[in-house]
Amino acid sequence: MRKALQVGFAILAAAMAGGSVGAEIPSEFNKALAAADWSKMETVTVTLSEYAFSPSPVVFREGVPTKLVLRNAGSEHHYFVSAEFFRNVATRKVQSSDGEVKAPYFTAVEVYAGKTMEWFLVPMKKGTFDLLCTVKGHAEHGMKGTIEVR
Ligand SMILES: [Cu+2]
Repeated sequence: MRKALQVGFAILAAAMAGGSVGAEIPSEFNKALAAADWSKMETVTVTLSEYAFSPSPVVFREGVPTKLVLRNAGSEHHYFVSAEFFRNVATRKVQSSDGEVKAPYFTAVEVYAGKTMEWFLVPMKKGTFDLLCTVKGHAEHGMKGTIEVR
């Protein structure tokens, strides 16, 4: 437990039904990552707290390499979960000050109190996606939001 807290964030990966994770990633996602110029990336910052995401909506631009900064300014741990958004972004990596993770797909990001993590991604589909914190009771207290890819 102590080690997990030092890492500062957690990523929950899940194999998708019907095949391996790698086989489910569309080839255009890998092409978008290969073509991305990260020196021109945009930065989108979301602050998590009791019990809100700010801003909401969180706005991205389709096809633009983006660093999504998830900053937990609260005193509790919070989750950043948006199943449909997660399925429609190409992920380069997720990092914190303690290291980085390279994974093509995951289902939730947990940020511990006072910690920050960065997710390098390319949004691949326009749309409006629901966002919520899945810690028990948090969504009911209003910890929900919206993601818009324009
Ligand atoms: Cu929460």
